[in-house]
Amino acid sequence: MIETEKIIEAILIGDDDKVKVLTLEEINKGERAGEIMREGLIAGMTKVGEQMEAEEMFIPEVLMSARAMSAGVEVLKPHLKTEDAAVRGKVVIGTVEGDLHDIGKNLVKMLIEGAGFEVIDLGTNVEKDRFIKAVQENNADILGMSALLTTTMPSMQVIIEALKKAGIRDQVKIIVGGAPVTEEYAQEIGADAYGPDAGSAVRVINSIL
Ligand code: B12
Repeated sequence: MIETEKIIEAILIGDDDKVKVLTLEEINKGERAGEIMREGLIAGMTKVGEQMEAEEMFIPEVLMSARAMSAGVEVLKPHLKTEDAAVRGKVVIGTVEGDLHDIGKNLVKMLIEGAGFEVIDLGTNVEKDRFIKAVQENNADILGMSALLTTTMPSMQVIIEALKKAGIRDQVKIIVGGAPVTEEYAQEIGADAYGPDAGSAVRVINSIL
């Protein structure tokens, strides 16, 4: 059984060394990487979010927790590769303008790469012209956009409209995600797909290509 409480606690106190050690212990015990990710690392970040909302944790501590989670992700990385390399293509991905959250986007990137796609990661705070340029220059099959703030979500629609204006909307499939994003929102703004988490992102991309 995964020692979830210990991992969650280590994330809450932002102890990256401890998260690394605990994650490695679970792997050595034979636990599945995806489950360690969900029940340990993501559960830990969810708790961080709750405490942030309740103003029991503040930005510097949240950053330490984020770093601790990333340390665990690094350990899991080689174990998360899926065997599903049936469909290949180019994916441009980034977090939209005004938004610095990248933990979820990086997880999505990792799994997409693991599934055999080439990923061009534009990073965070990516403004619309950079998305458009990257789609054009790379002749991308998929554009993935991430937003974690309700205030930055509308940028996704702005980018889709800009792609239409540039005449390249139909050349690329668009998938959106991030905690506040929903299936309904994805439809409303004219995206092709929505992925609630990193695992489903790979499935959805395979299905829309
Ligand atoms: C860590 C964190 C931070 C860190 C980010 C560090 C980093 N490098 O990313 C820091 C401290 C910088 C930060 C800053 C802020 N944050 Co913050 N943050 C969080 C927190 C606690 C966790 C986010 C996270 O990493 N989750 C773990 C990952 C694995 O999950 P995920 O991001 O949702 O990603 C998964 C899915 O959504 C999906 N997905 C994500 N992207 C994509 C893309 C595609 C294409 C697909 C298919 C799927 C997909 O797959 C991922 C993996 O399964 C959340 C709370 C929460 N529980 O969400 C608040 C939260 C998002 N932040 C919040 C706020 C308010 C802020 C600040 C405005 C705070 C402030 N007052 O300054 C700033 C904004 C900074 C900015 N301009 O972006 C609010 C947003 C509220 C809202 N409704 O808009 C939240 C919800 C906290 C809260 N409850 O109040 N934050």
